[in-house]
Amino acid sequence: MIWSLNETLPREDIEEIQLKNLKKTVRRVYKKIPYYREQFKKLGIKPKDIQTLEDIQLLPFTTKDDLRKNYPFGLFAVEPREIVRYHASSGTTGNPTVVGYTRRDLEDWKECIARLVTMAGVTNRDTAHISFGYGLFTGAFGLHQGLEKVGAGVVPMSSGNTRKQIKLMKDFGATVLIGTPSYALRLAETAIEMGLDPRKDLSLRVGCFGGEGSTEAMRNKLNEQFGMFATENYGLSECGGPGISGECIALNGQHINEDYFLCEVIDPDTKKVLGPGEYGELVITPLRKQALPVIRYRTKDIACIDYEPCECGRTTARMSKVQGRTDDMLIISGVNVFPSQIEEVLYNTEGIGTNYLITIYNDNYIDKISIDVEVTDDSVLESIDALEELHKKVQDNMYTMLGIHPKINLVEPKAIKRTEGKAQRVIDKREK
Ligand code: DLL
Repeated sequence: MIWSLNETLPREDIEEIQLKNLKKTVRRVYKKIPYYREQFKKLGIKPKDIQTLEDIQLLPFTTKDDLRKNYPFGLFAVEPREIVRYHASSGTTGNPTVVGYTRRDLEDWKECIARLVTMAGVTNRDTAHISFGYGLFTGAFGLHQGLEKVGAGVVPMSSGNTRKQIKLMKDFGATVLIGTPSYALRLAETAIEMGLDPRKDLSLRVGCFGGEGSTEAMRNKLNEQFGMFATENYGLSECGGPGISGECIALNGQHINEDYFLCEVIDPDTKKVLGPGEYGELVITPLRKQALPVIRYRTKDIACIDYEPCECGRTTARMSKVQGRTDDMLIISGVNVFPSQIEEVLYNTEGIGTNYLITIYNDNYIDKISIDVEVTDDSVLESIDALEELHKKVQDNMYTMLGIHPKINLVEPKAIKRTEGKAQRVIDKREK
């Protein structure tokens, strides 16, 4: 099912809506936000200079740092009394980035999420178990309100208390699981520890996962373990949270809600806009935001965009899976590698579990990585031959697929600390 006719418009019509809303947004930030007025002045541009969609390239970029410098409300375009909701992203250092929503922003958010869950196959007959943490993080509230709009029964479980999550999913007959893909895998693992068969004892049929990247190998594991159809969706707090894009059942990339978000892909070094199918940094301009209308937000997420209509009937452009971030690329002995690529290799190596931890360290001025990985069967650890064989298999796969020779530490099942929200997969021990 397709939630909105706007998802099926001819490209000219989508672009007409985008241009109209882009012009409005540009006028709005110029009038209401001194920071942007200053930036426009520095570049010698006025809102009237934006006459075509390509003219967006005249506009300044916005970064997380700009939001931090204007903490907490410096980039808001409305009076505090018009804000009805706040969220914030969990900055590990310094100020978090704060986002605000007006009443209409919340309505738009619901609409965007309703489209995404519908395209994943969720209907008003479903019961959706939300295992994202409720709080400042946008994931739980975002999905919650859109699922209600579709008419699904929402279980606002939140994160933590993993065994109870399994019990409630079982007792309530949850058919849809919402959360991070890494936590979903932990839920499967815990269900098995509790003596359940997640395929038979739970009724999950659809997964809507997001908030962190996942590989195809991870999707296969989720499908296999729960007997579900796992989909992924994408978003970020600074542009309003989840709701920017999501996968339909054709799994052809994530459909962008293009009437709400204008996405570009740029070369992160030259800042030149790249064409369809070219990987680069995703830059997003929300087109209808009242409270926090950021312009050309640099996400640091690496993806590409495909504008061909999809077999599902939607005409909206599709973004690829996020391949990594411009800031998480590891350079190991001159080889560029993303943690997601390491994950893909691990998940495709038989005998290796779903949990791993990459440590980057410095050895004699050279960056090196070591990877702790859990074996699925701890009897391997008792036989030197079996251990060596598995060790060699992981090493060989890493070299054949990625051209790297990381140090591999095989550890027993469940030895690596689990997280309940976004997984922490990389520890950087290099001296700064
Ligand atoms: O993670 C919003 C969200 C919540 C999206 C729930 C989807 C579902 P932040 O905490 O601000 O917001 O983190 C945003 O998370 O820039 C990406 O690096 C990463 N991210 C989010 N979804 C995906 C995804 C939410 N599907 C940052 N694939 C983004 C890859 C993702 N990375």
